[in-house]
Amino acid sequence: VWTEEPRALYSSLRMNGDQKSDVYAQEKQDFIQHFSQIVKVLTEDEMGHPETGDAIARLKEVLEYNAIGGKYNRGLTVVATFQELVDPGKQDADSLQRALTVGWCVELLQAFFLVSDDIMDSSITRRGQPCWYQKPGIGLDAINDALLLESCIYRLLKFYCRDQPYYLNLIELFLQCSYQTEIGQTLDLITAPQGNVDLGRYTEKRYKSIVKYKTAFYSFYLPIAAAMYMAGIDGEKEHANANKILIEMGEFFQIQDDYLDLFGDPSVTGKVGTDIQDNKCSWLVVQCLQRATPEQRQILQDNYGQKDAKKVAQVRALYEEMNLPAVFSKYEEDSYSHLMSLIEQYAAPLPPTIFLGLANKIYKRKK
Ligand code: GPP
Ligand code: MG
Ligand code: MG
Ligand code: MG
Repeated sequence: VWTEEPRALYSSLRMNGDQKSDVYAQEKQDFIQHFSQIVKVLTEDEMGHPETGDAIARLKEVLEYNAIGGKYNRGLTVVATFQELVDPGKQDADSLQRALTVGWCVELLQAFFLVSDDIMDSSITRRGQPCWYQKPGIGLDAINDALLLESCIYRLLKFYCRDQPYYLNLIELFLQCSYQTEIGQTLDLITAPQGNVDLGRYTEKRYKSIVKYKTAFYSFYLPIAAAMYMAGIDGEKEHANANKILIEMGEFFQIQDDYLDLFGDPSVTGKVGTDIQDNKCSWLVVQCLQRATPEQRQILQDNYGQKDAKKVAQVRALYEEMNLPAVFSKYEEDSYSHLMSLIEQYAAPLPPTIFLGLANKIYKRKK
């Protein structure tokens, strides 16, 4: 039995019935089960190179701390989409193993980004535990751990998929989505320079570019596109149509993330927000500026982008006074109907259930 299981069991004690049925959903159980095999494959290499044994032990620790404990939505999406797209007669044990593995590759890409992002954002917690770089004795060595997580993706793809006709498509897809995410992270960072509050930077246009690149490609297009390639669907038009829906979904997902950064419950999201302190071009600051009087804009100017808890509380009070939580709820409703119309228009030839299932997972999420 894999070592992290007690953590899942432990956290399930505090959950209500709905959440429990989610935790024990069969697909998720199967997906988590496959993790021990992933770790085994990634650490077996030691046999041939005994002098790297200590490093491989570290890699195992990095994998178990950073790839486990999230929602697994991205990884599960690969498996679910594969199962919907491939003829049941062709879903043999080996093909399913490959789908589970590619799902884990997406989770490893996510782990690579999160370990790195938490350093850049000076975050404290992630998935209900200290960020990896915050652990005593880890610090900036976490940068190398993040790079190891990235390399594991390509080691797994080679080990499991080398002989498949879609192998090159998958490698190129992971590389392209990584590049897009890194470009998005660049936009995110340069729009939030430390100690330099310039409210003119926080436009809706800039916001949309940041979130499309930093979140939507890897979180939404990547898992579905990977399953499409594995099912032999590699046409440009089919991918462009799916992309159209998924980028919109990704934008909505990051708007929720920005909302939850301040208004979410850290015991549910597993992370303490940092966007105000970090001077981020968050959806909230963009909405605030669109509605602010000159006086309200001045409050923002005086309090945004600073570590001081009192200043952070001032910004929060301003957002509450301007009813931004209600603005968000309205946006969530509108965005959902817009998404439904995009699905009607662009899902074909894929079954719309692929997109609807994903939309229902994220709509009104609290974590
Ligand atoms: C989410 O931003 C985006 C990422 C985690 C991508 C990071 C990309 C890299 C190339 C490192 P966020 O900072 O709002 O996420 P969170 O709220 O989870 O910290
Ligand atoms: Mg962050
Ligand atoms: Mg960030
Ligand atoms: Mg965030």
